[in-house]
Amino acid sequence: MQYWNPTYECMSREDIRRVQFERLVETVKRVYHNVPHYRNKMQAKGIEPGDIKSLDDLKSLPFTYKDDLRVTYPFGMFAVPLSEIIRIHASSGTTGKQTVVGYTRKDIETWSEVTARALVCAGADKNSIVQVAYGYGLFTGGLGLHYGTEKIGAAVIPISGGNTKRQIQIMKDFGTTILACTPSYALYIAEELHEAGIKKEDLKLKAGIFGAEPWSEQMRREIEEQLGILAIDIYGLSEVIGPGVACECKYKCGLHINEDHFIPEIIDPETEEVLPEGSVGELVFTTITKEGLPLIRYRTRDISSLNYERCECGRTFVRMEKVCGRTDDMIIVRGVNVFPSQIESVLLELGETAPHYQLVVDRVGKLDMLEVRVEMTPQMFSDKVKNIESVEKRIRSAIESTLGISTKVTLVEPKSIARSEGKAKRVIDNRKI
Ligand code: DLL
Repeated sequence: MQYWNPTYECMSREDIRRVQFERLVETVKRVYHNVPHYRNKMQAKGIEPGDIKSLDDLKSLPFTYKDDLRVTYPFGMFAVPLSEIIRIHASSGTTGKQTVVGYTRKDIETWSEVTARALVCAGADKNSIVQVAYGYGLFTGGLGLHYGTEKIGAAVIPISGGNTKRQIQIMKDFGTTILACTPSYALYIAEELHEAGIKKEDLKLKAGIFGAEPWSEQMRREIEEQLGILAIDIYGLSEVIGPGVACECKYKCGLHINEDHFIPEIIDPETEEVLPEGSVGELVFTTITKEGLPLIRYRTRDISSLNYERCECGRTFVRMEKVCGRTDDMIIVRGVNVFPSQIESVLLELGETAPHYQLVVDRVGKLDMLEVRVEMTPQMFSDKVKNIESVEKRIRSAIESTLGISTKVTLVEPKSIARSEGKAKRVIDNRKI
């Protein structure tokens, strides 16, 4: 199976724009009439639904921020009565109240459709056995991939995250062909497989569908090599729908955004201006089919760019570049913007250490200090101090020449950095700013 739904996934740009315009008009009407918060925001800008006369008029609509969801907590942004909502998820976030997301029956159908498309991108069909090791619960990862798997008629193993030994046992005994989890958890599973003496040849794994956190190309290579699979990137966020907003195809050159459901824009996060095609900036999404929680120009804080060139796979949907980080994950060290994924690239490119790392930021006096803690491989651990120091030195100078910042590099014992079964915590910021 090459595509799940070629009618949409391969439609001409003209048709995509037509479908988007029709759906946008409906969405704007719906939020204006059903969500007082949106009506107020639109009235404050002097806009009415009738003003949306072309797709370009999207630009005139107000943005939606995470804060809008917080001030209307829990259900204030829902555009349907609660009797129409059949599922509620919530995104934990690191600060403040959770953001709450409600789905109608049609929304669940849409969500299953987009994750089905993603699974087919990974090569799944009805013979596949998909081990969903994303967390089940309020987090959207588990149930999102679960419904997509059932939709295509493959067998889903709803194991959720954690209990890695059992993951491995089941993977081997049930003949899992597709693994769905965070990339950091995939690496952890690979490590445990190695320890259990199970070779990739002993498994039936063919592909992995990894997302929910940024991961570098180098990390992809590491996972592909260790598990002997095709590793593709899936993107999404709870507010917009969950996993399945976009997904890579087997060519791995950007993630196809499901444009019949979500309209992307790239803006300058400071000025909020829409940037020209190809520019790097903050991703903004407008949902155009959602009923429960439609969102207009939602500021994701994720950094990416859009590529409208045709992809070799035949899908015509625009591709977003792999997300390199979030504006709020970015650490500013002595004025230099650093994303953890950039450090990850340098570390894995050098390939001298284990692929497990953590960044610790401190303020010493008036100066920001960034410490890169990275695990030694078991062989290095028994090595001479002099050799360890020389690896630290090489990493330090590679980071300095790539990112232009000086860091303290500390090689730590194997397995001393906490493994994650969900989203990895890469940064510890001890600065009290
Ligand atoms: O992480 C949904 C998801 C589940 C996506 C499973 C993919 C797979 P949230 O918990 O609301 O939803 O977190 C959303 O995670 O704004 C990004 O910052 C980050 N994120 C999600 N996917 C990717 C990815 C889910 N492929 C936030 N690459 C988003 C980089 C990602 N970051």
